Formats: sequence, C-alpha cells, structure tokens
Amino acid sequence: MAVPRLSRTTLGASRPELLDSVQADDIGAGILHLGIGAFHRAHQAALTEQALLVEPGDWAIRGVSYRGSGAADALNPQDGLFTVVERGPNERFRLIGCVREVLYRQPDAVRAALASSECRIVTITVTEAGYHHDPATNLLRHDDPELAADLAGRPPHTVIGQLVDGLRARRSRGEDAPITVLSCDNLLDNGKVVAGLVQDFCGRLGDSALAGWIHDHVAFPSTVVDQIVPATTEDCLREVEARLGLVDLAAVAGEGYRQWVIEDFDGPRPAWDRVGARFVPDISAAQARKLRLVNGTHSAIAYLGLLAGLGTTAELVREQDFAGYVRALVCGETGPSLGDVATDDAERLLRRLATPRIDHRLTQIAAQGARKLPQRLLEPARELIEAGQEPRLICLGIAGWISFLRGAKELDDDSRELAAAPDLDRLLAAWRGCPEDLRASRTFRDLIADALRAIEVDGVRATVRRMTEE
Ligand code: CS2
Repeated sequence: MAVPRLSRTTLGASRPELLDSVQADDIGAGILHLGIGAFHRAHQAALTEQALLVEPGDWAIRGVSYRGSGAADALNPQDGLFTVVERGPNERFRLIGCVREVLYRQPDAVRAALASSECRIVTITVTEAGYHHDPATNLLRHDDPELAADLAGRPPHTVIGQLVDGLRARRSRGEDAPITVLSCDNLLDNGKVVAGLVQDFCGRLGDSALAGWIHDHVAFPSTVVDQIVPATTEDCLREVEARLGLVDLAAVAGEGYRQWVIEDFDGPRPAWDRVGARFVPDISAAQARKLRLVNGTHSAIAYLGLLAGLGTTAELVREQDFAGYVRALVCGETGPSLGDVATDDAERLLRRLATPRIDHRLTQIAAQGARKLPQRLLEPARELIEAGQEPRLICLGIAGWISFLRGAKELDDDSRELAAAPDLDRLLAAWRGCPEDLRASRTFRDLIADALRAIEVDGVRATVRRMTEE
C-alpha cells in the first residue's frame, strides 16, 4: 500500500502527538519569506516555530518561490508541514507547522500579502545571485532582461521588482504599520544592499515619492546567518518517511547548530531572541567572522577538493592534507585578517565540516563563485596585503577556483565570461566583484599565478600539502 503524504489530516490520523506544532492557519501571517528553499526551512522557519512555541503570536510564514514550482508542489499539498532533521551528536527530527502556503508565479498574491497590515516582516534568502545586482556598484544590473521586463511594467517576477510593487501597494492603501525587510543572504551588509537596490528600482521607475515613502517607512537591517543546510537528498526523504510513517517531500536536513545575528530594529518580531537569535547594534564583526571563516573556508576547499576528485566536505576533511590546509588558512590568514588567533575556530569548523551524514556536496558550494569569492576571500586578502602580508593560502583557494572554471562544463553566466578570459590578467580585469586596488596589486596577481602554476605542474594534492607546510 502506498504510504500517505504528510498533511494535517494524515498526521492527525497516524501521529497525533506531533500535531502540537504551530497551526499556521490559526494565526496571522506576519512574515512573508521570499525564496523558500532548504535554507529558510531549516533556519528561519525552524527558529520561528520555536519562538512561537515559547511566545505565541501572529507570525505564520507565507513563502514565495522563484526557482521553479518545487517548493510549492512540496509544501502546499502538505498544508505547509515539513520535517527538519538536525544532524550532529544529538540528531533530532522537528516538525514545522508555521508555514501557511507557498506562492509561485503569483505576483498579485505577493503584492496583496506585502500590502496587508498583517505582514510586518519580509525575510529573504535568494542567494548571492538572486538580487540581479552588479557587485561592483551594488546597483541593479543594466543588462538584466528580467529586471528590464519588471521595470517595463509586467507583473513583476524578480525579488526587487516584487518588493517594490508590494510596497507601492502598501503605500497606496495608506498602511502605516512599520515593516522590516531582513535579507538573510551571505552578502556584505545585506540590508544596505537590498535598501539600495529598492531605491535604485524606484529611481529607474522615476517614482521619487515611493522612494521617499520606503525610506521613511521600511527598515532594512543587515543580518548574519549560519547553518550548514545541503540540498535535500533522496536518502534523507526515505529516512524521514520511515520515521513519520508518511511521505514528506519538503523535508530538509542540516546542522543542529544555528546562528542568527540581526541588526536591531524598531518594530515587532517573533521572540527569536528567546530561541538563540541575537539582536545587536552592529553586525559587522559577526559578519566578517562568518563570511571569512565559514564561507571563506568553504569556497577555498570546494574548488581544490573538486580538482582532487572529492565529493563532499566530510570526505575532504578526512584527508590530512586538506584538514591541514583548513587549519593553516584559518589560523594563518583568514583568522588573523580579523585580528584573531582562531585555533578554536579552526577545530570547530573542522568538526562542522565533518558532521556525520550531512552530505554537503562541494559542487553545491562551488556554484556562483564569481559572486561568492569577493566577500569571502577577496576582503581578507586585501586587508592582509595592505598590512604587508602575503595571503598565499587564500590565493591558492582562488587559483583553485580559476583552475576549476577553466575545466568546467556547466557554469553560470558570470563565471562563464571569466572562464573564457585568455589569461589571468584579463580574467582579473573582467571580474566585477574584484575591488580595483586588489586587481592592481602585483602581490595578489603573482600569488595566484604561482599557485596556478603549481597546481598545473605538481597537481592539487601535492600543492596543498607543500603550501600548507611552508
Ligand atoms: C556555503 C553556504 O554553499 C555555500 O556557498 O558556503 O551555504 C554555507 O553552508 C552557509 O552559509 C553556512 O552558514
């Protein structure tokens, strides 16, 4: 007999004890989430669920998906219910009930949600590339056809187009309740970036009155998020099915560890601070630590690991040479760029990378490198060079990326253009995310060129070993 699909009805019939999760239909949808993928489900949705269990409130989540109908097809037939598997020493399954519904290709419904007085917070996870912006200027890309179509007045498809459209409707309704937009993507000063893109969009529409209203009524605090959440595997779905006795096509698995640091703002929010989130006046220190130590390491090892034929982070750190590289990178370069010794950080990170059954694929981390590397590896490289040091191991990671690009078959648009550059100088010149001063640095260029040569001549493993030992 076919195993039934998870829903409030089937759960009530088979595992009624699990039904004390939040009932999204019984509370107001105070949160609109743009980009409801695996990360949001395991992180902000799980924290919102926990916050609602300690302090009830109108904080159900209405999600919007942009990358195909997958999230809507998985969650809507399940009444928004899904399981989060927390990997680690105390593995645990949590059922999440605070998601009300997922909208896909329904710009009218997104507009109505944003305009309603019920909506007080918009959270966003659309990845570094999802904002359609130019990393050199932090403004919208001029040559982006999706943005151009939104600006020309079709019902908007892009995140920024939908945000502006909904805020316009909110203003027209005379809605004065404050609303807060929280970007949860791994960008530097993500709140400022989104605020700037929204203003840019209004500017291109020539709507200065709307721009002024948004400036006065909408807050865009920056945030730092941390939790390793790989794409869901078939194995994970089978495991959840065995556990629940029901098919859950929206299940996700990630670390039990979660961090959320939010620049404090006026305005209502769920009791996130009672379940581990921190509201602080300034996120910059937490942001640099997270982007450089966790994401910087991730990106540096992803390409070197792929070149060495490895599949996952856990497989990679089992190899002594790569574990040594992570220690040397964090303790010798990215940690010191923060003014830190970072030995404990390196060991903690190695444990996270090795989390059993986390199955974090290097190919997933390797995507969108041209947009990820600037805030992860270029910022610390620049600061070390300014201080008169040589970021050799960071540049080895960047060389790994360039080598990977040159051999890759499928690439995103930004990376494809760079992969086609005939030499290193032209690649650096074309890389919009690379700051001008770093591009002009002889030290930076030569360190990458040396590492590229070594990878080519000696192979990636021998190069990683030699450079780590030096
Ligand atoms: C990863 C991140 O895929 C990637 O680029 O570096 O998704 C990383 O796992 C999270 O930011 C960890 O908090």
